[in-house]
Amino acid sequence: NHVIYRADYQAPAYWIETVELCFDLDPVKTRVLNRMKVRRNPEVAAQPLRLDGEELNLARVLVNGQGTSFKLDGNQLVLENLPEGHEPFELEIFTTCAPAKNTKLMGLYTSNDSFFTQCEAEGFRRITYFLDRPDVMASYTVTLRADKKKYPVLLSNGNLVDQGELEDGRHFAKWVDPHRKPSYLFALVAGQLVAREQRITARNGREHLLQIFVRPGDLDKTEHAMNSLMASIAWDEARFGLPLDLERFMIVATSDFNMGAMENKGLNIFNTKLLLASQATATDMDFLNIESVVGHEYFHNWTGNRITCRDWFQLSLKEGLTVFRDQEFSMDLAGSPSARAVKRIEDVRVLRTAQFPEDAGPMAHPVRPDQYLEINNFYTVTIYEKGAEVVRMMQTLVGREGFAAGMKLYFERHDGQAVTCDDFAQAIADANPGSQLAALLPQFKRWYSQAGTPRVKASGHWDAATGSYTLTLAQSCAPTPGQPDKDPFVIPVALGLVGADGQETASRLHVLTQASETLSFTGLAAEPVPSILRGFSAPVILDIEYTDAQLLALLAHDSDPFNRWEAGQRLGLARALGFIAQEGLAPAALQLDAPYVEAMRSVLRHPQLDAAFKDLALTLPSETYIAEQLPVVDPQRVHAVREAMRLQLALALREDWEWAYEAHKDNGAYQPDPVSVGRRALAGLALTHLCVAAVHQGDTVWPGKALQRFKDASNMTDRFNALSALVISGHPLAANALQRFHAMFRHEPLVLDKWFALQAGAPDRGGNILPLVRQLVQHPDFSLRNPNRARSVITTYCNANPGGFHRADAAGYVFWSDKVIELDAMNPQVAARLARAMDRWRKLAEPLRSAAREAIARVAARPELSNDVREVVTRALA
Ligand code: DPP
Ligand code: ZN
Repeated sequence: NHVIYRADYQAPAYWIETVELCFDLDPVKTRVLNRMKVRRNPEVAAQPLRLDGEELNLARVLVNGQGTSFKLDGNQLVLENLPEGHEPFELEIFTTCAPAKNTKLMGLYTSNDSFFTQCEAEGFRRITYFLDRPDVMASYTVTLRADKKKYPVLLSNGNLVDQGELEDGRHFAKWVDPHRKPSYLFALVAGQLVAREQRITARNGREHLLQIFVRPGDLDKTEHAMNSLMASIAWDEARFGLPLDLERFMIVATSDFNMGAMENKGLNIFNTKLLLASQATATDMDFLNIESVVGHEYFHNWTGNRITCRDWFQLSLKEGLTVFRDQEFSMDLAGSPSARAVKRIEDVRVLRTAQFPEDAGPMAHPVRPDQYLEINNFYTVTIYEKGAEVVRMMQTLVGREGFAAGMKLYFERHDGQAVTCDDFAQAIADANPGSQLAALLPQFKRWYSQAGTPRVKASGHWDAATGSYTLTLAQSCAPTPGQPDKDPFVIPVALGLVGADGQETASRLHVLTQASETLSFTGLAAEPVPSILRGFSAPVILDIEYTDAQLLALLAHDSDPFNRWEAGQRLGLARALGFIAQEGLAPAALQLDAPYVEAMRSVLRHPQLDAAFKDLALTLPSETYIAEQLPVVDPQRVHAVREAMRLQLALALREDWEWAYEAHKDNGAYQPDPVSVGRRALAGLALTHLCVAAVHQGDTVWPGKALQRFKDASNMTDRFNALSALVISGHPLAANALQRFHAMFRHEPLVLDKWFALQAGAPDRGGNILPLVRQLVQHPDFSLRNPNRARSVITTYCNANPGGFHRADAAGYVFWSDKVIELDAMNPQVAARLARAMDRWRKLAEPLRSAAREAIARVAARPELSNDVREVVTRALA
């Protein structure tokens, strides 16, 4: 229960060379025999061997076959009288554990009568005593024994080398993993599962078996995952020259899982939510998420498994890089420049609505943190998404080819090792001598060491007499916990100048390294509009004062689709902030100005723009994003203003929405390709606006059409969009549709999650959502134990429904504290995620701020909190 510091890293005093594990699987009492070959690390001073273990019953310890003295020190098993010298010795440990009681879902647990494991980051110590740290890499041999009827399928990492019958209806399987690995990549699965199988031949002629294991009823929902896996394998070979290094690659799905998925060597384990899809049960978003997560876990096989992390402070070494790789994979699959831009915009939206607030809040930490109390709290958007942006900036600085060369050098140097973020950056730089990255490497690495989102302030000056334009870029970064002062970052700024006629007069990549720099452009005929940070070339906040005319010009003409979208968002944001600031302005009375409405109309009606882009451009900035721009936030007011703006857009563009709906609603046979996905999204957005307008005008035609669409839809995307349109607009037909939806899908847990989330996230009307959420957690289909279900109601309400959550009577906060406490007793990881819903409490307007503080203090006052929740609430109050 103490803070761990990066600076305290020491190499392990012992190495574990081989591990032979034998499991007698039983839900109540599983017996684990662990035989290791251990030797002293000659480079470290002699000291006792301290093995990690948690919630284990220890029965026996043998050294070279003999009993030995040992002691238990907290969660460690300490062995002092070990053989002298540097020869390996055999250490045998026999323990038992109770998988059915394991509600934390870390280590070995049961779910739907099957066994699963989750070992990252520190779950292996809940299976056996071990040096449970990523720099100890061993060769594993695993024997699983279990009742054959109940557990016909027995899986572990690597290759199946033996299997057979045992007495009493039991059977066994023996697996050998040919690759050395850290303990966090260990996995086993046992249960009644069936597999979709695919044999493939790689470019080099090697054959591989791909298997996706699911419960028997789910086999028809695995085709998309298998296609995604095959596409991932082909992509990694084509783009980075990285082939599949396994004879057999297995994926298994479980419905009880804390994370999205886990990259265990050769045996990935997935949350069903990110694996199972059919057009009847999954939305386009699900299909895209599955593609990217199947890719992500597969790409870890090289970036994470072949080269792993020296310690958990280096987590972004594998996660930032692998997110970058999965983003590139999705973009390459998306194909067209416009579809790539849509993916980029979506990724940036995640960064800005989740990571920027993290960077500005109490849990702010560098991409390579310096300390933690509980490592599970650091699987964050900073480590993942900001880490990916850091890798992306490296690629921007050395070019795509240069980056591929850097990756090649990284593998030449470090394959089979546990390394650091510095090692990665060094390899990319060394492969590109003469690049700006190589020249600026120490300064560039501040992206790893300094937390907080830098701001870049851009100011332009036009000199009509000389036809010259100067642009000053000044960077700064606010203090974050423990880091009062920041040094300047290396910020790649992709920029262009757009003429009044829409012609581009300049385009370049400027690498900002000083606190302030000025760029000059000459020979211009007229004042240009600067388009800065194209493609979101760095994870920074761009402060720039645009006139409406300039933004309208960018929205109409910018050759960079990202900034084109951004111009529209800035127009919408400026209006939202203006309305929020007008004290005394009732949301019902607000009026959107004609130029903005006309600009939105031209985007919607544009003959060349893709539907997917239009959907993004016509969606107002989220409440969370708007709130982040304010020093003091009244979430109710933000909610009311955004709702009112949406209503205005619904009314003012009513005919255009009708056109958009009719023109995009029919898409033939279901395909989750970017074009049809975009068309369905725009049709859905149009239907929502049409229902919102109709409810306001007391008209029933469009809600009636939405209900019909809901009933007739041939895929989940259209069906769910129609249902959402009714729920969001608050039309009375929503109740009927919700009931039907539940009846239709009551045997589909992933669809029920959507049903719960839609209601918990619905726009609040007069405080109606909390009472509804209280009913939902009493619903027979609700379960706090299942992370997906708990998140679908509670996290959605607390995190994704600011208007419903931040109630004047503080009842939302009381609900939050109750649920954090209740969840913490069973699953600290899920509880700690929920706890973070209050990260930004200091920004709240009174009396919400005091009420929020009180609720956090109420949680913090509990004596029996997990480290996970304790760390979050302590930092929140600090
Ligand atoms: N399952 C998590 C991921 O793949 C942790 N490695 O990112
Ligand atoms: Zn990952």
